Amino acid sequence: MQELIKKVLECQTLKDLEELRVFVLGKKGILTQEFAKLKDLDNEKKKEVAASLNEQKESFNKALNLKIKQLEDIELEAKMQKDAMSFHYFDENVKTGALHPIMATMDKIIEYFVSLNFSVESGPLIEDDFHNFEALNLPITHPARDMQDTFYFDDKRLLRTQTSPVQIRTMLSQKPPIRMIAPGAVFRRDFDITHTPMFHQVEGLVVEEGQRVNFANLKSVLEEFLHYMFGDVKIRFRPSFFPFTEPSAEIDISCVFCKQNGCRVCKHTGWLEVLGCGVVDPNVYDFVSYKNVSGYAFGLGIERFAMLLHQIPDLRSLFEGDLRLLEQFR
Ligand code: 2NM
Repeated sequence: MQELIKKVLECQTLKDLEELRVFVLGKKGILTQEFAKLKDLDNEKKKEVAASLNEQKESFNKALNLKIKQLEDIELEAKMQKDAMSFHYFDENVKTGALHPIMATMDKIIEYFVSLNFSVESGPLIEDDFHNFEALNLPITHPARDMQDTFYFDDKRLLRTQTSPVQIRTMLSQKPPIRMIAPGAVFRRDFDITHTPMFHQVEGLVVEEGQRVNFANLKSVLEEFLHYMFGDVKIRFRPSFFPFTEPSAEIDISCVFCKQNGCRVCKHTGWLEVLGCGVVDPNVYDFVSYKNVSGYAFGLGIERFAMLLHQIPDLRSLFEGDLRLLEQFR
């Protein structure tokens, strides 16, 4: 048996090993033949020899399995060496992808508000009149509905013109406190140098029970946010009007292109409008059955932020898929 085990360990291929197995344990194998002889022995002797044979068989099998595993490993290693691809070869020819500047800007904005514990909510692109207009304090007859050039499918369904319907849906499905942003695509019938029919917004909403949340909270959060996005810029709040907020404001930052020396982008005013915001109008809370709450909301256009961050002069270049633009953002 020692001899046989030595032979097992000397085998160089799985084929040699299989031949050896047949020689020992096959139908006519030497050990098989010994087992066959057991029937001629008397009971006492049979027991003794059988025990010895079983022991030998077990040692042989053990050595065999060990060697099979060893040879299989060697074979696999050899196969991997042979089939291995040289990735070197592609290095210089393959161009890696990158996030589109709109998505990179969106991610940067989301990251900021997530760090302040805002949740990120989303909703359908195809909306209805209630969520897109009515609940935002724009009744059917409100003139602002004509101002919004809306894509209608029929008299019930439309493409959302802003992401605020997500705020309405969130307020309808959750109780205050709410701290949320809604990033996503919106649609308006507008197409010229500064407008594309599809663009992206991030809107935000904070609502708490009682009368704790006010314009001062809005001001501090949005000022911090704009410094995070644009660095050391001047910030000013201008009174404005939105149907869904009262009071409302628009926020300007000092021109990142000319540093207020005067240029075409800021139309020689030295200021760029970047955000709309305000304290949520109580009428909005009636539509979602919120009582005794206070909050603020804001909205911004991501394309505009991307343009200002990367000094991209023409909005349309973000949508043409020209690799020369995209390659600059790798
Ligand atoms: C803006 C500007 C100001 C706004 C208001 C709401 C809601 F649902 F709470 F009423 N959502 N978003 C809002 C307020 C949006 O975008 C320029």
